[in-house]
Amino acid sequence: MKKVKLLILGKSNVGKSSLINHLTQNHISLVSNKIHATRLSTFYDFKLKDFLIQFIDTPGISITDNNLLAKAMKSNAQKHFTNCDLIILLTQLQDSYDYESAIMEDIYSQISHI
Ligand SMILES: Nc1nc2c(ncn2[C@@H]2O[C@H](COP(=O)(O)OP(=O)(O)OP(=O)(O)O)[C@@H](O)[C@H]2O)c(=O)[nH]1
Ligand SMILES: [Mg+2]
Repeated sequence: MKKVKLLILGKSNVGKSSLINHLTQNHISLVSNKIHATRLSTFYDFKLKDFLIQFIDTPGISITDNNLLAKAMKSNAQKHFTNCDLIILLTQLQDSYDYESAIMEDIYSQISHI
C-alpha cells in the first residue's frame, strides 16, 4: 500500500482540522472557534483504495509572534516541510496573502537546503 504524507498548513482558525475531519468523514481532529486549538502536529491515517493517506494536522504558525510557545509551534510544523509528499496551504479569500507568501518562502528556503 502506497503511503502519502499530506501536510496541512495555514493560519490558526482557518479550518485545517475541520478539513481533515471532513475529508476523513470522522471527528478525529479537535476543532474549536478559539485560536491555537492544535498545538502539536498530529497524524491521522486514512485508507483510500490502494493508498494510505497520512494527514499531518499542524498548529497555525505565527509569522509575527516570537514567544516560546509560538516558536515551539512553528518548529513543530516546520520539521515536516521537507518530510512530506504534498502540502495543502489552506487559506480563505482575502485581500492580502502576506501570511501565505511568508509560509511559502519558508518552505522554499528549507527545500533549497536539501
Ligand atoms: N464558516 C466556516 N467556518 C469554518 C469552516 N471550516 C472551519 N470552520 C470553523 O472555524 C473554526 C476553526 O476551525 P479549526 O478546524 O479548529 O481551525 P484550525 O485551522 O485547525 O485552527 P488551529 O488548530 O487553531 O490552527 C471552527 O469554529 C470551525 O467550525 C468553513 O469552511 N466555514
Ligand atoms: Mg487545528
